[in-house]
Amino acid sequence: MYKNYINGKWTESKSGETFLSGNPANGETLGELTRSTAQDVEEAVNAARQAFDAWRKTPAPRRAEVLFRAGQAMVERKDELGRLLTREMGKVLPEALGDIQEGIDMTFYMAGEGRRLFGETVPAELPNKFAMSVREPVGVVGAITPWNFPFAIPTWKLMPALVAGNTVVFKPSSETSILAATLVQIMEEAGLPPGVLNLVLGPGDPVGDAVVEHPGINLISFTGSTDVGRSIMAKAAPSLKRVSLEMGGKNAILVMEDANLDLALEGIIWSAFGTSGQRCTAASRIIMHRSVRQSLTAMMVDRVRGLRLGDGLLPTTDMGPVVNRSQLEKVHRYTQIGLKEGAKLLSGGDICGRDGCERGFFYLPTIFDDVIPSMRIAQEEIFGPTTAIITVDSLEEAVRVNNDTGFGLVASIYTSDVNKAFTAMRDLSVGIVYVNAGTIGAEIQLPFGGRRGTSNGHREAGQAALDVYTEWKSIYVDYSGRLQRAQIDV
Ligand code: UN1
Repeated sequence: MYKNYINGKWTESKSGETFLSGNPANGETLGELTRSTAQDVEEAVNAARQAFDAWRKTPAPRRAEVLFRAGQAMVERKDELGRLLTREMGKVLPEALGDIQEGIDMTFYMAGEGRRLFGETVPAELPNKFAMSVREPVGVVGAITPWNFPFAIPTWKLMPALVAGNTVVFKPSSETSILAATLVQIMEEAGLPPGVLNLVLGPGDPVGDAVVEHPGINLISFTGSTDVGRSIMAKAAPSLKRVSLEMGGKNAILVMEDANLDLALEGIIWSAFGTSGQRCTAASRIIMHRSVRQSLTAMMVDRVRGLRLGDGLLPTTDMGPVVNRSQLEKVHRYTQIGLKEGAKLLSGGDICGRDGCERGFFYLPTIFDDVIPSMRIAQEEIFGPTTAIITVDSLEEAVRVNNDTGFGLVASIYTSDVNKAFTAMRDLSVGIVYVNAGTIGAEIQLPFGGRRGTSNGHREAGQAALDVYTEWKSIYVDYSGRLQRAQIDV
């Protein structure tokens, strides 16, 4: 059985209850996990609080050594971890290995921060006075992570938190808890002291809620749906804890009249149907200039017909299942909504009925045409292999349509006109812009996040992540030996 990890020990919840993790491609059971209660969270928070003082005082380069060792173990175990990831959440093996690689990249990047964590030294306005700022850890971090990037996203949160000197209570998605437990095991073996990282397994209610509401936690870092993010913010408000949210997307690829259509096609298929559309960066809208619409639409339909659904471990599979039955039903509900709204179904639109699909949660890659920007399928996050084609007559209109949703994570533009590219880079109201590439493929050394309902003002990854996991302290040292009044004495 997979257990919680609290204060350096693998422990079963006193609930005595368990839950199962299974393979969405074929229903195979992968393991049994302990189902935690608020009491387990209490113990995890106490352990994290107790470990905080020694960990924050451990020199950052020493803290980073644990991360370097963990990163090395991930490199050595990459294949095994990738296979487990495919079996637990369904994405095809090359993408699963990419997910692990993204975790390795983040681990080494943040390990490097152990010798950086830059503050500022600035001139003081008074003589014999020294002015500087330093980063300090926030305290105990509650990390709540999703199933769609079950390795990379936990590292986006744990690694900056740990290198900066925070201690952590980690609550992964129940769908991918075996992989999460394996990550924690790697951190343990890399030499993390007891209590610095604690794992509590189980569903959002009651486990996630207990993490969010616990007064002993100083910061919640959450990635998941906008609805859950909103409720986390409300539940965290009474304790005034810091909340960093990464939520939904309704990302678009803009294809202009002067685009290289073969290139655009590759970006569209990869961004709309990679990971079965289950990325917050997925391209769920394709905004096309009227002059390319007919040919590009035909190219898309043709390509999608050739996509092979199946078990992500097989080299012949292009697209895996969605993660579970409720996700499958949600995607199908959106197909009905699109049809009712009057959009034209060009391909897919149904649960896969082919041989080999019956034991898993497979949805056919789905393309809607004649989509009006206000339709629900063009406004709401579906998180599945469904994309909506919207036709426009100009770049200005394309940008307007892109910006007019409740989300603002990624947008991409295909054009060979540098003026259009720079106009789009300026005017697209999102956190990430691609030029002549699809909407997926963010690297860990730049900020990741978005606007409106996508984020709440914070960014993950890159240097920006350090602003989430640290508090600034400004320090003035006056060595004049007398009272010097800032803004008054000259
Ligand atoms: C997510 O979908 O939640 O750019 C993260 C990408 C990946 C990260 C996706 N590097 O698609």
